[in-house]
Amino acid sequence: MSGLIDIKVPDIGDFKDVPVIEVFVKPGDRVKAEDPLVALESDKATMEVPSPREGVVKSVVVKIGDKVSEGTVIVQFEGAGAEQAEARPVVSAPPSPVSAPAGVAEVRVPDIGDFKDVPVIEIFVKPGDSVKAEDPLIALESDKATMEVPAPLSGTVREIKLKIGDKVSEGAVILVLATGEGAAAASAAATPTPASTAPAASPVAQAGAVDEKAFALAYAGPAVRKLARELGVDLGKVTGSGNHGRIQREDVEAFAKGGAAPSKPQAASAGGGGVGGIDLLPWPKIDFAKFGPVDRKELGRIKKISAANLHRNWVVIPHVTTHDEADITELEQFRVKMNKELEKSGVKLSLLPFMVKAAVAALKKFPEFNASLDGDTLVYKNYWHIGFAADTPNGLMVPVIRDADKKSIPDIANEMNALAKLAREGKIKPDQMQGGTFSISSLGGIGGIYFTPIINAPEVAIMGVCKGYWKQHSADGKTWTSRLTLPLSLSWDHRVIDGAAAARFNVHFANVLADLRRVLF
Ligand code: CAO
Repeated sequence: MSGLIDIKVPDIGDFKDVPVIEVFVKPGDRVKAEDPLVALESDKATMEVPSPREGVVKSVVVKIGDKVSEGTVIVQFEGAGAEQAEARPVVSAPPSPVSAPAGVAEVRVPDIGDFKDVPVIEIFVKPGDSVKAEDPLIALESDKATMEVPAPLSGTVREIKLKIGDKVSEGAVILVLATGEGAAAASAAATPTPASTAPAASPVAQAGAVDEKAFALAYAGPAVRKLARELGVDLGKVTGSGNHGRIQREDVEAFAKGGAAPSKPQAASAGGGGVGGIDLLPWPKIDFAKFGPVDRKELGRIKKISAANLHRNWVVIPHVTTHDEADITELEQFRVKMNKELEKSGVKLSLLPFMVKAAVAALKKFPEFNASLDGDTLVYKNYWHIGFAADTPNGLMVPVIRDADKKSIPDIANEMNALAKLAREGKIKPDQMQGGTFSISSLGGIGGIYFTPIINAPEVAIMGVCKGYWKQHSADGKTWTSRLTLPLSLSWDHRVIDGAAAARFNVHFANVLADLRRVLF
């Protein structure tokens, strides 16, 4: 293509159809060689694709969510003639596992995807060196990519366990680091080494020493980590606005300016920080083993992602939960009857598909529940994709039934079973969990009466359902009958919905369940 230079995804090993999770450039940007263009994330690693050359971006060909493989054009640079250039990926492996008694840590090669027996081509440190978290320790080079393995913690290098030319895979010990609370804190508080060109720390950074562990665990790519170091920002306290809570360049810049970024939701081990300008107490650091035997198990990847999302949603959305109940006596009889009729077809109906239909009916009547906030604008969606919370061995997932308004109850039941199975087997694809307009979280098969479900942003409401139970009802206080009663807990975003609308939504939802003929109205 004359006048444009295609910049393509380079050889990224066995990775294929990898989603773009961040785009760092826009048309008109002047980029230098090695400036990151996009970030890709497979289930194994995050890769930033740096620019192979200097240039001015004419157009950005990919967008967040696109799946790319080797050879996909990412951006086009302005140029004199038809040229092509391939970037070289910088793979940001997750922080290396460390195993250690207090004060000494063995740093190992982290999960580096499908790469195995990769030669060490460079060792950046020697015994006696002080390293900070994220400082590169070694470089590995396969025939596909060059990878730098960063230090997961601050400390002093005690012993190097490998040499240039050694072939390593995940788990190989790289070096032994003298570390521990004292070392980490001292190192974090230390001024940057003379080689560093870091500008003076921002006021935010001066307010406290960087929590190196939280920094190492923060969900961000190498370029963002580098920027955070340069600006003196404690990544552990930054809220990520990217996919799955990934921290972006703007989040770090906003935080450095003392901006609106609320505290980074942390998955269990760390927390605290400021929320909306209010400083919270630091998360207590307790040596639990002092009080009795303990086992430690790092949260799995899905749990970490959902923890970050749940925390953000809980902190950012002003939740209110309205409780109500539905009389499902007749519905239950109908369900049992239909299950008998459908027995031969292999379809089994639980209450949930009926609730999906009731949700669609209520969403059609109250469209602001099927909307999302885009700044100060409310986006009403003319499609009804209903998510349902599924409990899986890896944690909570929310598969989505698309166009639930157009599907029959048996079709919804079949699709739900298939999606729940995929989720439990860890085979569900990201696009099967995207695009939801409203969610249902059912604990009905387990128990409980009421709870507060957390809204699945950018949705504005979620219906929580517990186990149906027999309850005495009376219309006049004189005659009493037993009715099968379903407890409902609707959480709603008070920025969009008010209490009266929520109460009406619940009443309509319950009325539809009590008499499904109302779906027709
Ligand atoms: N009241 C009474 N019984 C109920 C019920 C309710 N509200 N909801 C389900 N049941 C019954 C079902 O009818 C079924 O009974 P039978 O086997 O006799 O027919 C039994 O409980 C088990 O149902 P199920 O859980 O297998 O099926 P489901 O369609 O109700 O739910 C799924 C499917 C995937 C949503 C569910 O298995 C699940 O994962 N639930 C957990 C969701 C969750 O974790 N929510 C919390 C999120 S917040 O952390």
